[in-house]
Amino acid sequence: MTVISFQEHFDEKIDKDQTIEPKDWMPEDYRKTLIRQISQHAHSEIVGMLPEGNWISRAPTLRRKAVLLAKVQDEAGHGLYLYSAAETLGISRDEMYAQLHSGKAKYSSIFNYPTITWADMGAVGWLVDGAAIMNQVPLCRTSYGPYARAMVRVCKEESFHQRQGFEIMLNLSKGTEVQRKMAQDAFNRWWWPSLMMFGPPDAESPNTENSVRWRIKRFTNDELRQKFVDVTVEQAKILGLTVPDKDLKWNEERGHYDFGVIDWAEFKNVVKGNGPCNRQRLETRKKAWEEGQWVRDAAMAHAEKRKARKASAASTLAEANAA
Ligand code: BYC
Repeated sequence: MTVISFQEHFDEKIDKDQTIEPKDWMPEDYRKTLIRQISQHAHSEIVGMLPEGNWISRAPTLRRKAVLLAKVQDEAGHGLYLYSAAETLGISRDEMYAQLHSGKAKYSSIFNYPTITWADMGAVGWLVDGAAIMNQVPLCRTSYGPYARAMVRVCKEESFHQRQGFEIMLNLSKGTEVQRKMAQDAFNRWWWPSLMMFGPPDAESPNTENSVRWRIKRFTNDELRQKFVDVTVEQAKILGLTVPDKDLKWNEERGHYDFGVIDWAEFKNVVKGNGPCNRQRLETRKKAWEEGQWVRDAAMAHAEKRKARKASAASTLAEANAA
């Protein structure tokens, strides 16, 4: 019988595309990378509810309100699946919340931009959820089982989100001149931040090499960004909107669109906490957490009461059996 080390067994599973499960041995750096990525992803879903939540009370029709409400609720659900997946790696939900509320944890840069018109609901759905799908579909095959399984459901819901955003943009772009201008303005403001969502260029991405080797990431940041540009430029043509990039050009040789230079200084500034809405997002999130304390207390009291009732019923039964 050949005896192999834990490391060899782990490597073999990765090479064979088998999932790593919570009770399997895993290198400490693999565990840390996953906690980092999954918790950041969960925080992004939770903070990501805020820019759209802002428009629930002002949606133009009852149908739009119901759809937007469902979308924002889905995002809360995504956050919860992801926190649960991260918990299987040995971090508690309270620790993750504390990291978010103290400003130590990162969440996606995109949610630090304001949603100032109704067209922003279209642009967020179309572009932000579109970018999210591009990034997250490959994560359905990520090497860590609980993360991969959570992503399957997340992606189904994200694709509904993307379509509702595209539909808003389609209606506006085929509407009055004012509506068309509103759609173009939202596109102009969300295009570049959406490209930044994929993370820094590969040459400046400290985590990509290991994550690709461990099959956490199936594609690099630049590969996914390029796929997103190629798909979205075609969709903009259907909408009759202009991509706000004068350097955008189809490159016959590469079979891809070439696009302009991303303002990475802006990205770094937003990630550092200095974007247009960073402070507001964190304060709103902390306020919601503090004001929700009574709900958590009530849920705990209810759970304790049920536990006590069950224990007393079990002891009555045991006494009856003994008699
Ligand atoms: N914003 O080495 P890199 C959603 C950080 S939610 C802020 O390339 P990695 C949705 C990165 O964390 C969208 N920070 O990192 C919700 C790292 O810092 P640390 C969220 C960013 O992890 C509601 C440093 O930069 N999606 O879809 O290999 C409504 C160097 O980067 C960003 C996910 O989280 C950013 N954009 O690659 C609608 C998907 N980019 O941690 C939609 C899962 C990078 O070393 N996550 N940084 O201090 C991933 O796929 C990867 O984590 C990333 C980054 C591609 C985002």
